Amino acid sequence: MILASLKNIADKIIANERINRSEAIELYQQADLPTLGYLANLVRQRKAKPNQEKLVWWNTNLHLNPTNVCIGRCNFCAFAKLPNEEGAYTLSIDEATAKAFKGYELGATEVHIVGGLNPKAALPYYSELLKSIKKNVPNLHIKAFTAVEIGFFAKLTKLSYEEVLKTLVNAGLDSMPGGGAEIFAKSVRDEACPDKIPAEMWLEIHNTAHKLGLRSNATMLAGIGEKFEDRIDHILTLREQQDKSHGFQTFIPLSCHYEDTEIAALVEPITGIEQIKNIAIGRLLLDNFDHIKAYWIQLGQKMAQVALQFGADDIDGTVVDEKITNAAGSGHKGTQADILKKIIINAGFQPQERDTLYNIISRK
Ligand code: V47
Repeated sequence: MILASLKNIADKIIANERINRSEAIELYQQADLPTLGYLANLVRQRKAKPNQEKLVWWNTNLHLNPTNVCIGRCNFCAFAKLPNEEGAYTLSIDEATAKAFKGYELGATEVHIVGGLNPKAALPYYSELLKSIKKNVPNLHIKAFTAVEIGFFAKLTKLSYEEVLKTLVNAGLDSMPGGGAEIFAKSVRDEACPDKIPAEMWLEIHNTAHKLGLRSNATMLAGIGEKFEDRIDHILTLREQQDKSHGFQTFIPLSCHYEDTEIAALVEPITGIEQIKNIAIGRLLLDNFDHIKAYWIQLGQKMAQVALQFGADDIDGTVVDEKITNAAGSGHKGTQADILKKIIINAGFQPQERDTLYNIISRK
């Protein structure tokens, strides 16, 4: 039963009309999960191509974090190390290339590369690394660098974002992941990740990437001290950007893990209800995004299955070698394709392997 006060909003969604900020706030605050699930599922099915309504996308990928050395301090990060701290590492070009090659041998079609803000592993290092991967593993799609890293390379080299991106594209960059967005609200960023670029720059870098023809993703990290209105504003900011540049493929609502982090002592942990709400609200607000990802490494396999009933149509990949969320205690290590497919089938959906750009992959 839909609450009477929500009926107008539900009617708008059913009629395929865009909902505004105050309606989104009402929906987030008032709607129960069955209502959100019903509406988000409707939108998800409507977005799918004919006969693909039950399809859930997944991919075969590995994560590669060439360095954990980072001069930024984010209170939710358990991955970053200072240069001389125990456990700090920077891979050589050969070591990093070998990891990409091994992933490819195991079937990966994509390598997801992100690292700490390390002045010793910046634009020259990554240009060399991308060239080396393209030379040795030419069929691997390179999805790399958060906008925060691009901003860092630009600052160090005094090049424009466009020049940095062009340099990386020439070296082999194929697309960009959606990390580093966190929560756009300045008050939250100032507390949680004061050294990260502000929201405007994150958006400008994605805008530049889209203009250059690169596709990218967008994330939101919930559970870092934000109000629920901040989440709504974050998602609406992404919708506005997508209206302008059209290059985002997927929205990925992330949720904070707290082990070994400073933030653990400062905030109430995000709840399962909020995780599911963020998936559904993402699907309902982002009428101009094709896909919503339930990132199982953070949600866990069971919660990711539930998220598929709440608007998500992608659960990401085999994610071999994930380190960032695991450093904060997620405990969900990468998995094998068969297991991933089973998770999707057991949730009542039809698994479909994709490449990074959502082309269907058929394997013999
Ligand atoms: O930017 C950092 C987040 C992001 C923690 O684009 C944390 O396809 C939870 O962006 N708990 C990196 N999250 C991951 C990411 C991503 C993952 C999968 C697919 C794609 C894609 C992008 O992880 C960071 C930050 O927002 N993060 N620390 C933590 N303690």
